Amino acid sequence: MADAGMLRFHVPEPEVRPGGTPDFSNVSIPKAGSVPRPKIDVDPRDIRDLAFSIIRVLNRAGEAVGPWAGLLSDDELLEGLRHMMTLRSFDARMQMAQRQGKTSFYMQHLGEEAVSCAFRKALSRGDMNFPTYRQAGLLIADGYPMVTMMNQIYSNEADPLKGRQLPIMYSSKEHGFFSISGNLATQYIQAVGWAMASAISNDQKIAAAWIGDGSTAESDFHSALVFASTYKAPVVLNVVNNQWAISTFQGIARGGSGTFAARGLGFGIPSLRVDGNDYLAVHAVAKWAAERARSNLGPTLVEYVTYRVGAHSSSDDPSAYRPKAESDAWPLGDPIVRLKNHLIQRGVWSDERHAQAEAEILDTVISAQREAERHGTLHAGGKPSARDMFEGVYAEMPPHLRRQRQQAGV
Ligand SMILES: Cc1ncc(C[n+]2csc(CCOP(=O)(O)OP(=O)(O)O)c2C)c(N)n1
Ligand SMILES: [Mg+2]
Repeated sequence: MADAGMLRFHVPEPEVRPGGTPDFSNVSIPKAGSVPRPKIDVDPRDIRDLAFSIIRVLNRAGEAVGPWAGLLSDDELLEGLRHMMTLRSFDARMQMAQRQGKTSFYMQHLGEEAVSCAFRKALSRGDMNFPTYRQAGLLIADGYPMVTMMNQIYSNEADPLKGRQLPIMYSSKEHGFFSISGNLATQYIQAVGWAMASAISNDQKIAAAWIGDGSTAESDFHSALVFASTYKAPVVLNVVNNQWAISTFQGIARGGSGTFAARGLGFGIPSLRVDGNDYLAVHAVAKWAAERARSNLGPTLVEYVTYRVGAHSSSDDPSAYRPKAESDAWPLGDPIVRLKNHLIQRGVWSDERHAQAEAEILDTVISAQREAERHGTLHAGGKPSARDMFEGVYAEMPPHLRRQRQQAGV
């Protein structure tokens, strides 16, 4: 019998709150190597189950197993490890710089380094990412200078964006990193539009859209999927499910579909879930999706299952809404430790070499920081000129702005 009583309103709640014992027993994790690797021209209807599984390559023993393994050489993996370690070290120094008042704001990637670092390696030069604030690994893994990133964070005289963007909102056309917009989900419609334009002009460049679990609640996410599926745009649609959207757990934005990847199924888009803390799996799935886009097979939606170990941003205190030890309980481990163990298992790395690399990387980050600080920090040293805020928008400056510039005396 249907319940004809009073109507009820349902608000999903996370499993545990501060003070409770972290519990991820509801996250079902398939064995590494157990999920098949379909051909890129597979009929999306035949792989609907991939939206409910998790593609994994690295097993508990640190071996790379299954059909998604074997794409990267040891040297490429060593380079990937270095990129992730660099991003972690960069994050730690910049977080500290924020606490020292050298910048107003910072956002870390702790625990999510594999996603952006490995993804970058699946793209080609000229392809365009439309990133959120949590994909600086796209720049690090592409060799973008750390000093330039720091100059942007400090809004100093060498900031390529001249203090006009929030710290960490980088932009580099040459490195396929579209200017970050603080308005989340706009990345999706922009990436799909850019991909359509690329196809219309018979180019070979593909686009990658980025969004977090929480931001998939935005209408832009859905509009983008309509356009991407209808016009078979050459785009990879990335959803980074790091379990949290500031203090809101992922169950709020996910809706009833069970997973974020499953949201793509209603649009007929091939949708895959991947272990976001497994560098090899992220790279293999990204490569698969990029090949589909480049072969005119249309969009792919990829959900990276990961965990945001750090605070949302330097303005956030997660102890107010989740148990402190929750990140230790996260069942997919740490991306750096997992790749390190794999390389040790392959006989090309060791604990000693790892410790040495850590020290070398820290030195490199510190000397980049020294160089950036010579150009100034938030409250000290060189600053962009106030004149800069009038530049770079209009080809010809409208009279009211010219007047304001004169009034400012710059
Ligand atoms: C359109 C829009 N709404 C709200 C915000 C404020 N905001 C900034 S970050 C954030 C949480 C986003 O969470 P998620 O999409 O899961 O990304 P994550 O930070 O976890 O990487 C919110 C609500 C925003 N920047 N843009
Ligand atoms: Mg999130």
